[in-house]
Amino acid sequence: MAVPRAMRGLAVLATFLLIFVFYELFRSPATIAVPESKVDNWDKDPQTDPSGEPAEPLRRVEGNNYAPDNPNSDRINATIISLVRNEEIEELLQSMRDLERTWNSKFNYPWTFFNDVPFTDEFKRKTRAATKAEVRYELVPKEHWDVPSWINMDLYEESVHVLEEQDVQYANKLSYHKMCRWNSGMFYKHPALEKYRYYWRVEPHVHFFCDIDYDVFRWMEDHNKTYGFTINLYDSPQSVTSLWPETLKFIASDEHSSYLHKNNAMDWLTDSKRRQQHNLLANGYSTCHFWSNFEIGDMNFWRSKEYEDYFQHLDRAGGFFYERWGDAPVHSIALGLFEDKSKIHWFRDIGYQHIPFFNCPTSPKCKGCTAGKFTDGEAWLNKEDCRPNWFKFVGME
Ligand SMILES: Nc1nc2c(ncn2[C@@H]2O[C@H](COP(=O)(O)OP(=O)(O)O)[C@@H](O)[C@H]2O)c(=O)[nH]1
Ligand SMILES: [Mg+2]
Repeated sequence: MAVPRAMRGLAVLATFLLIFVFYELFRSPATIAVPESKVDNWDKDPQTDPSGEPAEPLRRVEGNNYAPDNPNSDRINATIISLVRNEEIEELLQSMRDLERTWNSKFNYPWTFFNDVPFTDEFKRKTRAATKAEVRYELVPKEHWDVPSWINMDLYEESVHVLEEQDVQYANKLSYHKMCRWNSGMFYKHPALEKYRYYWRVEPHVHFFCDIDYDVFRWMEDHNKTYGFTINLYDSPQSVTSLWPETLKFIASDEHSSYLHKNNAMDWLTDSKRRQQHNLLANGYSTCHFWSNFEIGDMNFWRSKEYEDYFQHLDRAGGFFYERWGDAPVHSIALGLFEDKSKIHWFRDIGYQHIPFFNCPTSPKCKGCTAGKFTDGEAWLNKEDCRPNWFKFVGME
């Protein structure tokens, strides 16, 4: 039987359409011509340009206004904090010496040390000798440190195997998971910090290179800043695979969607152009974060209902143990979503190193680091720098 011409035409068209649909479905979407490290990168690090202090007003030492024993000093309610192990005393003294030399010997803010076990007499003696300022030693309450009751330890063990196969650093160190959870949602609840609003977080074995001649805490207050950072990095996407999906679940409800700040940094958090693979593996999160071994912050943000609800949601989801969520991405996502991004400040003037990364300005106030050098490790580490995106989406202020 002869097939009418119109039918034959339709059959040919349908065949073409089918071929086209299959072609579109199976063609690889990941045909990226440009190596990802080149996309949106700068020609030179902005730290190779000369820079000075941030905007006035800057509060300085005048007479005895910051003397350690002055009961009416100009210090505000702020403290330097450090969670540290007794065994890290020498590395901590190194950090203390640097921060005292460059800044705190002028302003004399108190040091508050935290530990999950009591500090030794040696630790106390040596740290007291390293500063003229007040020093306090605090035990982390058990209920802030212990693995929460809803975590299934068999599932934790299983998850550790999976994370180890993906080379997630510290996956098998339970104390590391606890530390990340404590820094995410507990430290600012410690009774010893109740009277304080601002904190500067310091770790053992970090370096500070530049003289800072103004009261940094007072600067945060005067300029209405919530958070200050020095280094901005990509994270290991395998350590946070469900962090962004959990975050999206959290903000999906009407109540929580109202927590989003209208001037948020969502585009920085969700960028997929610069390191597409990171975004894919982290299910929509760029993995960019403020490197939290350095933090200068306003604890009112962590104490807010918005952040507490978010932390509770994450804590219940279990990713501090079943994955290896760091406090850095958790803090950064919360700041990026719930805070005005103009309240987040890059302290370009605070020369800093935590192995293997630096923040090193071009300034006569700095000694001991190479201006504009981001890492002294392997060259590939340079691509871990996420500052290009922060500056692109937010700026340098
Ligand atoms: N007291 C105490 N401090 C810890 C523990 N685990 C980590 N820390 C501290 O938490 C901070 C981060 O740990 P660190 O080993 O430096 O992690 P990294 O910087 O990610 O390699 C440091 O200040 C450590 O001293 C712990 O189990 N007990
Ligand atoms: Mg460290």
